[in-house]
Amino acid sequence: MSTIYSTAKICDYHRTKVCNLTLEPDLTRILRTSRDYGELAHVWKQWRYKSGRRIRDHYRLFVNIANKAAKLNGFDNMGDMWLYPYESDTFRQDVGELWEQLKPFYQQLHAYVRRKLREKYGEQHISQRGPIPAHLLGNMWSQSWGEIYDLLIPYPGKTSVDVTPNMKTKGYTPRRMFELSEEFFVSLNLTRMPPEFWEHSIIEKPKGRELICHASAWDFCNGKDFRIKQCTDVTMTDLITVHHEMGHIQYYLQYKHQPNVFRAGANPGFHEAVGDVLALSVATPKHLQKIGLLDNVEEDNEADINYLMSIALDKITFLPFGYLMDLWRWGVFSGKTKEENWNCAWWDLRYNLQGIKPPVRRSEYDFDPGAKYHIPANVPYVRYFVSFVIQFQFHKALCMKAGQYDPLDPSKPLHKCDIYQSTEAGNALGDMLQMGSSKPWPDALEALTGTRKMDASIIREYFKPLEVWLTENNERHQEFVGWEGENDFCSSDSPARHEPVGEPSSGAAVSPGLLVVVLMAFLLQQTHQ
Ligand code: KAF
Ligand code: ZN
Repeated sequence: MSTIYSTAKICDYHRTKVCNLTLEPDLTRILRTSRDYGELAHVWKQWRYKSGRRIRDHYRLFVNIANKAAKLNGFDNMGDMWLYPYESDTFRQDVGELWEQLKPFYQQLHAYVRRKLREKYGEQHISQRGPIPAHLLGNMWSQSWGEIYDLLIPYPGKTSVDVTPNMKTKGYTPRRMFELSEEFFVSLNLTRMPPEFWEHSIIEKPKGRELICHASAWDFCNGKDFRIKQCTDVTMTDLITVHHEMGHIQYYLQYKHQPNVFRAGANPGFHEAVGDVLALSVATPKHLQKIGLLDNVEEDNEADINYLMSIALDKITFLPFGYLMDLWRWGVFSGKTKEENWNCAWWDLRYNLQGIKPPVRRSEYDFDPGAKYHIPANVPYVRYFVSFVIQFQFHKALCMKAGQYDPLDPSKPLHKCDIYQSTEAGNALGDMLQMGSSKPWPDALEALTGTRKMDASIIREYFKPLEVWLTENNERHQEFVGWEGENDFCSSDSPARHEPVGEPSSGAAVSPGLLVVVLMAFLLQQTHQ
């Protein structure tokens, strides 16, 4: 399944003979930069045709085997086994409650984005009260929407906080991006990368051979060999991903003295959160200015809202996706979601939680979950939802240690905090990382933050000015908050009714008129032979 996913290629929308486009970097780049409705729909559809659809049969077999293994380990199914590291009987419920607390804010952001996209693409494509078409959000899975920030910027006159163009003009390379990240860790008194890391890591896509490009970080368990594999593109998003991966390596380095069983995150969400916490500081305009990636930085309410919007498009939009990936798999592994309904159950979740819809009809011949890396590679996903919640708890604790945040001082809000060069913050983080999984995760959380529970209120606090702004903006434009209707895009019957079983056409559907012309041409040709 992983091989099908990582070797899938599709044809270009404009040049039909070019059929070697890969997810990284080609399709990611098109989703990020194209604003052509038809091209985006083509790429969205073809990617799912070449990846997910071809994985479906294998996945059926896989679910069976995975559940057998889980049963041998004493669990009811693989979904239950995945929750074991969270050490809680109420974990599913806790995550559901966190999402309920964050949903109202997500819906405000969703309503604003739908209005701006309606202005861009027109009412024929985007309705007043319906879900948003999934291919217009700058990302193949609509999982985070930061790449269409240019269409959504609240105050366009102000400096842009997207530093991708500056990275390119300043000649940034993948190597420089990794060195920049290492320097941030070292500035906190955390550990430098060992020479083996630089020797053996793959940080650029190699030419002339296939590679699983999805980023990953590896512990070779000998205390010195730690590696990252990433097909790094010179963009701001990838700079954040570099920090994310370096966070995994830093965790490995901090707990390398632990016995093997404890060389893991306090729970999987902790492992995912380390690099992201540092990236919250790196992305602040002041920090970007410090490292020469932004020139002039304005300090007023409008610049603040612009900045918070850019971060919310990465963090808030991700939450329902981070939750639904495993909601879907919990249903599949437990058998509550039947195979005849796998794809439509996926789209029910996409509609209900994210408020999006596919650009073209889906059927049970499709397998759209399989078009996202973690499904064929069988990597659990709720860890990222957990990470996105607790990273703001970590951020707040570290900012207090760094003297960069004071709840009573309005000149030091959470979203402006940059922990760079704070050894107090770094030491506190290091102390927690060194524990590995030797203690229950609430102990680790308490060691850093003073609390034993995951808490969504910190995210709400971080984004408070934006939430107020969005609510007012949606009211002023009388934008409907939420979505309704337009959820009849997935059918469990034969796809032949909607689309040929073979390769779907990339443009408009073939009209009956055209079919008649083709048939006549064919008959004419026959009579001439
Ligand atoms: C996270 C952060 C920002 C945006 C989006 C995300 C979610 C998610 C995504 O959908 O892209 N991020 C990733 O998948 C990053 C890759 C990884 O670092 O999480 C990687 C995934 C992976 C790859 C191969 C085998 C297993 C997991 N995880 C690790 O390399 C990893 C995981 C646990 C411990 C140490 C390293
Ligand atoms: Zn990760």
